[in-house]
Amino acid sequence: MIYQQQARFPDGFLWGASTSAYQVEGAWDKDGKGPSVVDMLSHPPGTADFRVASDHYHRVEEDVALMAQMGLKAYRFSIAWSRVIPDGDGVVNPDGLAFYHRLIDALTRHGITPIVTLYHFDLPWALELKGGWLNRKTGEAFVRYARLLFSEYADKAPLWLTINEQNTMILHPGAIGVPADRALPDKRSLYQQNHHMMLAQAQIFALCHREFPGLRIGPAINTTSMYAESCRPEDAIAAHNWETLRCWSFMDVAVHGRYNALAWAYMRDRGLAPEMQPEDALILQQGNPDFIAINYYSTATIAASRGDGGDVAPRAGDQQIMLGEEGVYRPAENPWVGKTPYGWVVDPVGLRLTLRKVCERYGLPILISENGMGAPDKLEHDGTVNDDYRIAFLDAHIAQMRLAIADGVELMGYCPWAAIDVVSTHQGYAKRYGFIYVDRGEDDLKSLHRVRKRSFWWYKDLIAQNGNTD
Ligand code: BGP
Repeated sequence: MIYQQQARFPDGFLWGASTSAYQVEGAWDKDGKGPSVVDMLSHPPGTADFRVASDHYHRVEEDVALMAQMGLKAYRFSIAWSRVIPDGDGVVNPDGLAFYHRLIDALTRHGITPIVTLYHFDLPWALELKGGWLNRKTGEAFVRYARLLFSEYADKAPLWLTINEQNTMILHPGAIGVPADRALPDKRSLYQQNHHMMLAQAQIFALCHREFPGLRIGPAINTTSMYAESCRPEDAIAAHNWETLRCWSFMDVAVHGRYNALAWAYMRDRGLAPEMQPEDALILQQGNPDFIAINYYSTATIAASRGDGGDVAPRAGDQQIMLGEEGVYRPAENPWVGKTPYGWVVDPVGLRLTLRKVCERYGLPILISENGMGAPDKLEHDGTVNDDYRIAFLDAHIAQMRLAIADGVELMGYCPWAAIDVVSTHQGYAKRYGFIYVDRGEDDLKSLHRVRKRSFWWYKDLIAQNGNTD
């Protein structure tokens, strides 16, 4: 039924949680790991860096045991490319491979399905020095790295994601940070980088299906539905522009193996279209995904350009704050939705809408690979963390997932950000997302002791009922 009926979550639904390597592991130079681009970032004074992070590298068994206690059916994590191949494309580091065997084996022992992201923002620094994604060879190295991981872990890790939030890296390059001595790449270079990622991803889909037929793989785009500020037709066009450029243009290449027409016209008209080699059109069509993963946090509201040179918001943006682009779209306020303390729109109904759109466009199963609420959680004197706001946030989104299933969406699983507190891309440990609290400050590592938050117990209970809590 279109409006009301609540479906039930199917048996085997993957109730999970997410992290990424550089935000959780620490051990940034341990046991042969090479540096990655994120290790080269400078951090605002008093903000945590990634050297120790949540020390997961040294506490992997303890952390997985906690995940098991929470009842997780799946755990989505990323592999640090420079941990397994320190320079990104040379000698393999056996200790790096061994760490992920330990992690995957621990998960398997506890009946938790591993969902592995090949690459989550942390390009090996050695590859960056050779031009990073602007260099076509980085894509070739990425394909070799993917083959290595598939051969190593295929028999115990069935679900894979290629690139985390390719659209964040291309459209909000400053969101992840830039090493102090480097400038942000210009837009033309960013779209060329994007093209190289697309080529590599298509080849990885193809090689995965050809050589490792038991595996299922998909892209993981940060996906945000856009509302028009009003029913003025120009506002509708602006919202459609930005939704297409920000989300669908990335997924369309992944699924259909060709560029979205509107996105191509946008790039062509501005001199941003990537240089294509004669073989590229065929490469893009080589492979396609088995499912679509989305990272969903917010929706955005968009108005038409006013043509007054004021479409771009005068503030630094992050991956969830729309910045505006002259003549293309202008961010607007939505009086019908809430916001987190960090200005991220809270819109559970928007999740249902987004799931419908992805389902309608691609007809593939969907995995929610991130969704969550960042907050300055507090460890109380009695040792508890009472994150009722997070429970309310997740609960509201899960209710909309049920409605989306009733709408006909094939939803595979839900992996909120984050399984455990991790370093936030902007706010260190001041902004937390985990079900499990990590006792550390920004500079002060404290005990790094783990504390189960109230949301931990709530999620455990929900999973025990397979999400069908009424
Ligand atoms: C997503 C990233 C994650 C994570 C999350 C929360 O865009 O994929 O890596 O960082 O956002 O973001 P933040 O830490 O900036 O609040």
